Amino acid sequence: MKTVFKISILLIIILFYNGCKRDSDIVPDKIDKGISLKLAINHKVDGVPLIFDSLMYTNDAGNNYEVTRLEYYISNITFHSSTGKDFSPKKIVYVNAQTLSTNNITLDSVPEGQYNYITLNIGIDTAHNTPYSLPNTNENINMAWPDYMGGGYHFMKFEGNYVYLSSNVGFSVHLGQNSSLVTCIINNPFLVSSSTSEIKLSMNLNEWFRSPILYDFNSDGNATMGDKQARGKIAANGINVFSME
Ligand SMILES: [Cu+2]
Repeated sequence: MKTVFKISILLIIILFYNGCKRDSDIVPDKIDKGISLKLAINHKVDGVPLIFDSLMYTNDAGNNYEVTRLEYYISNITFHSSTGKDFSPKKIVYVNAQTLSTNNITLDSVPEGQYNYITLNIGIDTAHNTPYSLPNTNENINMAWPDYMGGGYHFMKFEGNYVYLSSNVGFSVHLGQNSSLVTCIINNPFLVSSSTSEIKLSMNLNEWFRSPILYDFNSDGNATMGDKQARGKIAANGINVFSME
């Protein structure tokens, strides 16, 4: 008799407890919807703001060069949290350094908190790097990677001219194909609070030619599109191209 009584009390407590839990679900505390912020990208060459069509830059191999085109995709942006869940918006963003409206990426619902670092890809992940998977905008059509070369999209078109034996020679650093997907690590702790409106990222073009593999147009090639080995070197160097300002 005593045991039955004890069990009854226990059941009443459990029911009451669950009842409370449900009530608190119906009237939740303030829901954290996160904040909207702008990822603002600028382009530099070792600290000097990028000016197009100006033969004023030199990479570590000594190639004196100018830039005539810079277009690429960013995907898989992830803010790595030190306090909660990582923030990873599913976005594939087209950036053209000469079209400033494409240099600001709006991110919605970013949870407030402390983050350790950012990772992102330059290019398009394997699942989406297939012919015509992106909307048929002019930008996306122009970035297509030819079907006969494997299809999908260019990850980057970085073009210009460099000086070779005192004349100007064109270069085209084109990345594409899943093997040249670039992983960037931006190793910089940052806080996202209700007053955060912008995070500034800077791409240093000389990093594409710097490390871990010194890239020289004269010995490594000035056109990477049909050269898997050259693409591999450029893609590996992409790990450090972005930094936070
Ligand atoms: Cu190409």
